[in-house]
Amino acid sequence: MSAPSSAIESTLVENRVFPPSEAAVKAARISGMAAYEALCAEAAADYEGFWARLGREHLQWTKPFTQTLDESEAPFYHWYADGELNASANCLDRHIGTAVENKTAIIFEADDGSVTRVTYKELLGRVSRFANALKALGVVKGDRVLIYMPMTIEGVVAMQACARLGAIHSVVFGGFSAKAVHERVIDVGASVIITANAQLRGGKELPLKNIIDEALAMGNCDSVRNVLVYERTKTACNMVAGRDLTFSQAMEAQSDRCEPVAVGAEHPLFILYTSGSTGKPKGVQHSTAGYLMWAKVTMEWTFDIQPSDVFWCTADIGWITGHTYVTYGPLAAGATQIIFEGIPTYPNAGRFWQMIERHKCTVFYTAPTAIRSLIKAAEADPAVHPARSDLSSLRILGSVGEPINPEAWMWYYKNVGGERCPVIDTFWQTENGGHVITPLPGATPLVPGSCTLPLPGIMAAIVDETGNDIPNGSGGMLVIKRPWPSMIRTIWGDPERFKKSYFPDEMGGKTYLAGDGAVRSADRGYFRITGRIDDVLNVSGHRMGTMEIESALVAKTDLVAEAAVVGRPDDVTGEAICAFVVLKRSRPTGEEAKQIAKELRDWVAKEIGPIAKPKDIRFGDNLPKTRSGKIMRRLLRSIAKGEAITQDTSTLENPAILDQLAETN
Ligand code: 6R9
Repeated sequence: MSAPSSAIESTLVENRVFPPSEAAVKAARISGMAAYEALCAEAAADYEGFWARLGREHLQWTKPFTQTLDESEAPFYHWYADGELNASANCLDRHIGTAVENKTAIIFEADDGSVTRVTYKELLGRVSRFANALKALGVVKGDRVLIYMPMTIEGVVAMQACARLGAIHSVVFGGFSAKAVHERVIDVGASVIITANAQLRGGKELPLKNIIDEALAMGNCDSVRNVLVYERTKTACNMVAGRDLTFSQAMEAQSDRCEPVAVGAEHPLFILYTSGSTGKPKGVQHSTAGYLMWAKVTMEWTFDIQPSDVFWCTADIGWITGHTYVTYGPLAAGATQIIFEGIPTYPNAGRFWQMIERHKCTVFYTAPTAIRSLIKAAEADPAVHPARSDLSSLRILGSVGEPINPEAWMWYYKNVGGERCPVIDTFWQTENGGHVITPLPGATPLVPGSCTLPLPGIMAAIVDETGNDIPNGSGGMLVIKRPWPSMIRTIWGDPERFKKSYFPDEMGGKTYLAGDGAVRSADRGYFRITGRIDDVLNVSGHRMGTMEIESALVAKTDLVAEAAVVGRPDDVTGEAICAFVVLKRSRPTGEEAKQIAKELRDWVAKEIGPIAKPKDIRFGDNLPKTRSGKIMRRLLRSIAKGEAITQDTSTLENPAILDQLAETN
């Protein structure tokens, strides 16, 4: 990277621009803006031809496709529909007999620092063996398998094994509660659950299997025939005879060869639940071919992945980032990747930097919330500052999950990347399958806080409510105007909700509505994401629906009469959850209020998971409502931020509650 063209520290108007160095341009796969523009022009000139080329070049087909895009059932789009392939074969078998065969696929660093390596060939053997174990339990193409696993090689093996059989996996993040697991088991109709006895995080052993037992005891889980338990530690866990098997029992007699099952291009590869603006989480369904093609292409374009790279995406496999940039993308691209079991602050907050040095990581991909918390830690304790580690192996830095504020961007760029490595701010969503708006390391001049430009083929735009383009410089809604191969196919079991959530009639019913606000810069047309325009919060890069948390709170029927949840800005987590609660008894104050607030937080952790615990809980005799009875959320957002109220409050029944609601517990 060359020096910034302007060193103005202002973050209101971002004037700093960091063009790629000449060497980076020369070395990169997409070399310079002209190469980027040529790809965009190719897509503009022959949209289907562009995607057909990528589909043919990046995937191995057992039956080649002849039709690229079928729009006859829009917005249910079909890509490469008459082609057949297997996702696991495209991640593993394709490398056998090539230079990649004996290359390290995964460097696994456990919580305690111990390191295990597996080659591509070994990984294929493990995946095949596990697939045979699933097969022996009667798992066939189209069955749903729920995965509730810690970050381990086995988590990836479980996902790949499902893909090998054409079984549809649904991974539930290990931080979700038994209740959340229960809902997903039922919604997805899982026949097998794959879990571990325990997970290790920050030196602690946390039981996991007991949460599955608790979920299954909640009833209506007759679809579940078996539970497979990976013995992460030696600690015994409850095993139900006839239903539960350990990994070693299940794999004992299995061969390490398993023929991959060819599936249609549109066969669902997985279902991943994410929060929407209404109560129930949505089961986002992805395809096999379109999804996998983009996972591989974006590894090569966005991260410019090369044979010698050591890639590290810190996301958990329970999130989309872990699906695309841990389980599928790096393997399809034949890369060596690091998988980390633990947490960034154990045994100290220098863990990430020490691991980059230890494994000579070259491409590092993490979330702004992690960066911000590590900035704080480094400022408090120089011993965990990135300067203490040798980070010279790094060549590209990535960011994902939420907007990265320019201060965090600059710190990451200077202190982690040594002003040498581009910071690639990738914007995308669970529904997108892979990156959609992002800089390219050997082409795009970077502007801190901006995800810059859409990838070639992604027709992103900013529009008003009726779908009309908004000029650069003004804010609007982010949309993608044409279907693309890695997009969501439907919401599992709820096609109507799919149409309603993403393809509003007001915009013609064919434009993908992202749910984020955005603005393009007047000079470069760069995109900056301004945050969700619906009732979805982004806490530490995790999507949470306000309605989901509200429903959890009011489900505590002995205590809570009414609840409203809003987000407020937070220095570390991006947004923080703020709940306004009316109790069925009189409004508590002082110690009692603190006590009840704790009780409610623990309740939400049980209902959804610890990530959904409200940071602030405020009690009122009432909530501010309009005459028609609608909660005035904008007012609540101002109160949550601690702002002076400028809105008209004359319609409020009881204006005194505003003072009550301003008190935190
Ligand atoms: C990949 C992932 C999606 C939501 C999305 C947006 C926010 C993600 C971002 C970003 C600004 C970025 N988001 N990346 N906002 N800049 N680079 O995170 O998927 O969990 O579905 O979240 O996250 O608000 O709509 P998901």
